[in-house]
Amino acid sequence: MTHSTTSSTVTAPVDVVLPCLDEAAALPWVLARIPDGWRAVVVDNGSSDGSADVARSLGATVVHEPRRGFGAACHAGLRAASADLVCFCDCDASLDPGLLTGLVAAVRDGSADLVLGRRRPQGRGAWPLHARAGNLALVRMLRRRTGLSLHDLGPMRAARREPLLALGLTDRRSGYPLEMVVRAAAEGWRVTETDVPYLPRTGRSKVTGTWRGTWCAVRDMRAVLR
Ligand SMILES: Nc1nc2c(ncn2[C@@H]2O[C@H](COP(=O)(O)OP(=O)(O)O)[C@@H](O)[C@H]2O)c(=O)[nH]1
Ligand SMILES: [Mg+2]
Repeated sequence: MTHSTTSSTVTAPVDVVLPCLDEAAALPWVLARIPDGWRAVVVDNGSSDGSADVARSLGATVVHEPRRGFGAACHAGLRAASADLVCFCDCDASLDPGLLTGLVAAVRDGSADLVLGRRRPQGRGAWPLHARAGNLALVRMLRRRTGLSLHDLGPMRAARREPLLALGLTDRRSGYPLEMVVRAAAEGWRVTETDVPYLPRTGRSKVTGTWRGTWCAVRDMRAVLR
């Protein structure tokens, strides 16, 4: 498996943005599964477990975002990207980045403008019940609001970089993934989803693994819908 380096002058066909907060244990699994020739852009937010060094040593481009928050990390990665196509994927080994080739294919062949991975939990513990319930409530609101027939607001995504930047996303916390879909729908984008297996993550959850984290995510997302 090869990885493009930070000094590469050849433009990667696809940049994969990986928000990362203390994911040193998951990074080797995740980075080994980035499709050949694509660039991994790991966005670190002051990890204390050496994530940035691990990512760099495995050939990823590392971006530092001082501002805390999932959305801040995703957006810093998007701004640092240079490829025509950009993907997002969590950095916790819950989702195999190799599956992104399927999402990208649909954007490339013009059948969709934004493709989301619909998470299909594999075994118990992959997706806590409260996180699932919160996600479902939001996705129902989204369906009513936009008419999009989606089933999940998952973190695995693919789209073209420039239109994505032009959406002008402003949320920098947990509302970012929902805001992306809401604004894309408002612009008339074709938003589709494709099934992806969702595995128990490596390490501890930073967002929806706790009641409090889920509550904050739902609150941020509801603010987007208002
Ligand atoms: N850079 C950065 N990454 C974050 C932050 N919060 C979460 N992440 C990363 O975003 C991804 C999703 O977070 P995770 O803890 O798995 O949330 P969950 O899937 O809802 O349990 C993981 O790769 C985290 O490391 C943050 O504030 N900054
Ligand atoms: Mg996770």
